[in-house]
Amino acid sequence: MTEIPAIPSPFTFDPATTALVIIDMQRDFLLPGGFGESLGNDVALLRTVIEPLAGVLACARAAGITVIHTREGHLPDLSDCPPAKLRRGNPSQRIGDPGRFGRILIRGEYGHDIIDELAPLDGETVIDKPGKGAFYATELATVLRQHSIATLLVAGVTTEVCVHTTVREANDRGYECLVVADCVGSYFPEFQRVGLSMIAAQGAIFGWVADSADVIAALGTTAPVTA
Ligand code: TIU
Repeated sequence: MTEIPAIPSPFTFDPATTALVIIDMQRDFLLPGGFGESLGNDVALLRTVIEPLAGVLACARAAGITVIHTREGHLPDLSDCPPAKLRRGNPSQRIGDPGRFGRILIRGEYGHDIIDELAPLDGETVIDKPGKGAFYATELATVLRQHSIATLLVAGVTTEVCVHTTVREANDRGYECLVVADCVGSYFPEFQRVGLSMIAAQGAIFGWVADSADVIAALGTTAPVTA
């Protein structure tokens, strides 16, 4: 077992049964001029995640930990997008509309894909999800079962939306979750702070919170997991 200093208590995990789950690090959310910015958000706050997360990703790969990426998006005909979701947001920049990086949040478009800095490697699972949570209407549960995963190290964007929803879904399914504080990002500093507090409150009601430096230090001490 490996231990990471964390809030509210040290977090122990077995690298062989742990997956790094990277939520929605997509161009539509992170690139200046993209969908996130068009909603009136400051993407600079999200972009602070890229460097520490690239470090955690490199260490997870070196340690042989299962890596799973997710992307929020919809089929080109929008048949998997509830009308209520479609109606939200700025009327001139809705899901499926043409944006600077292609049709917004549509599978196959440039903006829907993951940023270059965190591009998945061949063999890493990419989960396409129509909702905020990574379990809803996806094959994630099956993939985790196939890899005998019990623990999730969670990173990505945004803290209070897709990260929170996924951690809550995972918690209800019996997974232990560690959220990497500087590897999750919100457009709103207040939501970042409160979102992280809510994870670890009440004796880790949804999971644990730790910094990337501590995750990297812990991963560096583990012998590589072999398949
Ligand atoms: N991935 C994700 O969090 N989707 C969102 O729509 N987040 C917002 O904060 N809008």
